[in-house]
Amino acid sequence: MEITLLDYGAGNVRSVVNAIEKLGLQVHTAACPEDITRAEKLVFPGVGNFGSMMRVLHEKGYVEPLLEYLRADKPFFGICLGLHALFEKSLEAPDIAGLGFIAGTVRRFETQLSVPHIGWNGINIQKNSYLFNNIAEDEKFYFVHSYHVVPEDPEVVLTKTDYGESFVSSIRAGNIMATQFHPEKSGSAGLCVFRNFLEPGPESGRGAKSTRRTKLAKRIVACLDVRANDEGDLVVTKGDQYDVREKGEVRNLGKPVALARDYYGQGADEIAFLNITGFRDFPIEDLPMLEVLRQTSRHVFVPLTIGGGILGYKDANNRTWSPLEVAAEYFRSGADKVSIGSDAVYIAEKYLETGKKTGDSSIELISSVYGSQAVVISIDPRRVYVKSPDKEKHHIIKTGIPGPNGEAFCWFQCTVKGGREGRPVDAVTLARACQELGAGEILLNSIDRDGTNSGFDIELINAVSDAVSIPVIASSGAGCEEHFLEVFTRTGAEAALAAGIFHRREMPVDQVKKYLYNKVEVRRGGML
Ligand code: 1PR
Repeated sequence: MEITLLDYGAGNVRSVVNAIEKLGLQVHTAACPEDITRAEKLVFPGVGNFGSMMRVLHEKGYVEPLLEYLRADKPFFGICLGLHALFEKSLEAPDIAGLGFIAGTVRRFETQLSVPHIGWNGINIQKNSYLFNNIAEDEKFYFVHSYHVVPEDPEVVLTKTDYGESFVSSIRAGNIMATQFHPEKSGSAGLCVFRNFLEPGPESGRGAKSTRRTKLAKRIVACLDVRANDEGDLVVTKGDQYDVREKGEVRNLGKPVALARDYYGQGADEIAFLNITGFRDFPIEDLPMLEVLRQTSRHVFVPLTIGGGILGYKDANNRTWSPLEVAAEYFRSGADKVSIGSDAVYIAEKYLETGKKTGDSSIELISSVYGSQAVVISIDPRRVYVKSPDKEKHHIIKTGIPGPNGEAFCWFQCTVKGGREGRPVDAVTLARACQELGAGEILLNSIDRDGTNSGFDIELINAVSDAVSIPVIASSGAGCEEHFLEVFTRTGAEAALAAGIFHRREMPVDQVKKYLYNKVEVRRGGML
């Protein structure tokens, strides 16, 4: 059986292809309107903006064959914007009509919670369907969206999900089905949904409509710091307070792709690769890193973040690369998000000095094209102790961990180039500025806690998460399960990241999740 993929040229569809190929099926990408007419099973993943998607569908002459295909009730699977496309219109682009195959509109979330809705959330099945055969009742799927569909006919609603309000998270009309969540990023449950679509079984279900409220899960992120060792091989390394050398050698804790696959199998909700010497290499020429992403995305079906060297630069041939081109290369290779470290500090400093958005910074450029959810800011702060808060320009906190000379106050100094250089800006001010510039998430490291196994820096995490409305990923210092519980119960962090305990096999991801289960909301994935 061949599956036709409708790629209208926006965003990264590699992971959808990878997921279908993982099920042993061939994918053919539609290259002309006739390919849609000829298709036997059509998958339509959508990313980006509703208006630009509809414009491209018109330009390519895809609208008519697509409508014919849908009216013929041939198997169709839409994902995210591919679901929105089926409706009459979207308030994201009210002047442009959708396909109008299903009566209803697409509306923005009306909630106090942060929008976009990003992360793993549950589904409440409303109707029996083979699409959700073999899916456990408390399974979670990966969402990333600001708009959701509002169908007129309740009969088409397959599942609902709660995020401030209850919204429709999948629909079905005959053989036409579509999900708001991303099966290609939803681990084995997502692959199961794809398989159910591709190889339909009996229309089974749980009988009654489910009415429990679904909840967004706290995420566990496995982080792989990657760099070339002295022999030139790309290895996963790990520092103690950012020093990755032991007896002069770069610590080698394993191979990036193999470790990422292990963590996926153990139930990691996301994987982050940080190219820790990216700031001094030419990232686009760093082909091994792109290859790591390509290979990982073939086997790992949760969101992948790549950081290190996301900035504009001039290569050895004097060719100038914009940060957008660098990021695009990573997205094409399988990344879902890019993480910006040093460059974010320089950008924020300039923004804070002038009060003006230039529109051409990496944060603004990448978030405007790929969406804010694709831009993570990685902050590498270090504590600076002071005797009194007076005369300080920085965001100062009263600390419960006094300094070396008994100081009761501190601020969190941002650093660049892997902690090598301290900058005048503090982490709280930086996070706020980056949010204003369009960043979608903060990855908050701590040089003081990195590799120490002594627990997350709760004071730092609270200072930053209280100052921003975008999700904060707490990082550095995890040494046992209790540290994860502490960070989720004592701070506003939406995700917790760890490296050393996973690499040194002191604790697998599933052990952390088992411990957290029933204490905080987590995704079951990977647990026995
Ligand atoms: O500045 O945009 O090129 O990005 C460089 C990226 O590399 C940044 O995200 C920066 O945090 C990271 N980085 C640079 N040097 C190091 C280093 O260790 N020498 N690693 C480094 C940062 C911190 C976390 C680590 C957690 C958890 N590593 O990634 O995984 O602290 O560790 P733990 O659980 O073992 O405590 P740019």
